Amino acid sequence: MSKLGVAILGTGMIGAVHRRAALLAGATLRGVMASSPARGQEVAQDWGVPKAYADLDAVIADPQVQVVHVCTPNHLHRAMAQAALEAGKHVICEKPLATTLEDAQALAALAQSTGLVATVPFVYRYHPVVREARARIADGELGPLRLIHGSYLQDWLLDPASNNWRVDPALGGTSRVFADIGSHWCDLVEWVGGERFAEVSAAFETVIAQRAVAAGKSFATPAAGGQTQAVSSEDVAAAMFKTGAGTLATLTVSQVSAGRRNRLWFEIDGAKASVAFDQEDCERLWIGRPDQREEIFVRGPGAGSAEQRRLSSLPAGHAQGYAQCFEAFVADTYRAIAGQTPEGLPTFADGLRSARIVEGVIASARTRAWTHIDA
Ligand code: SOE
Repeated sequence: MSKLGVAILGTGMIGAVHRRAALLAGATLRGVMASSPARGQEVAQDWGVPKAYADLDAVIADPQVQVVHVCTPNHLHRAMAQAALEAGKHVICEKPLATTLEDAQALAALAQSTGLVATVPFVYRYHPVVREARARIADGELGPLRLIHGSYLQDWLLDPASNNWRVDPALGGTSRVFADIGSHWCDLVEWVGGERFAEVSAAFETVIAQRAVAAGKSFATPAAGGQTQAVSSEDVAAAMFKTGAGTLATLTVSQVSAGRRNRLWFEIDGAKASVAFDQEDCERLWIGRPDQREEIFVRGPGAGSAEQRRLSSLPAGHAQGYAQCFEAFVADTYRAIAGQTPEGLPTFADGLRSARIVEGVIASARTRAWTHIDA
């Protein structure tokens, strides 16, 4: 097959992650589009890419582009992903797929009707030991599920001098911490555990009410002059879920927990055994059993489930992490474009599922009532 031609829209931290993964998966980077033409030129030169597109029309008119990576702030996802799909291009769109349920529904329906490959980077599915946990649950090793619990904690917005487009509901969407990272936890736990959340009771808090005016960069950068602005999106959230099978789940989410940088942690407890995963210690899976029979499963290509071994691209002891997850996700997306059906590839249908959960969580936090989540 000839090399896939790729365009990357959005050149912040995550755009650069997509770029590396695309190159490693064998694609050719045809061009980039940034927040301004000047920034686009700068990045194109930096990355050694032939084109800096002036606008979206130029991207979709480029016949050398077969795949569009949408890595912009959330409010732009709908228009960009839609234009690319309508132009017959495959799409990888960052999460959350859209800032409203209606937009996510429209994108998922469009992707399905075109038959193009449309994926969303719920990349934590690509940790090999996460695949091991999923395989063991599917094989019945845990027995019926009894309890699901965990948290996703970060600290990059602990300092009131920190700000970012994600904090602004007009750019990031109504929910911040839940849609940004709680969405990953829910996707992961539903996918690993095999049970879907059917209802939720949630609460949000904005613990830092004023932040320095955002300086417009991708991540926390204090603006000059000391001006502050009021914040309305949540810094922390707590949610209780019930799955369709009746299992209780609890989740705590925060972007203001000192010392927790990207700590996605979950435990799934079954009648016979439990599994626990920590994203910051992602080479090991804890398997708990009664009578002191617990086990630590170590990532590597030599043992474990087929998917664990497939995604172990390095020998045991040669640490893999977030970057390899992203690379495997992008490589699997390109495999799907080539007609294969890689296991566990998160698509726009999963992006829509996530939007339904986020909508339920927002509604519950507003009404303080248990809220149904559509299947
Ligand atoms: C910032 O909170 C962020 O980069 C998220 O946007 C990502 O989805 C998550 O994987 C890591 O943290």
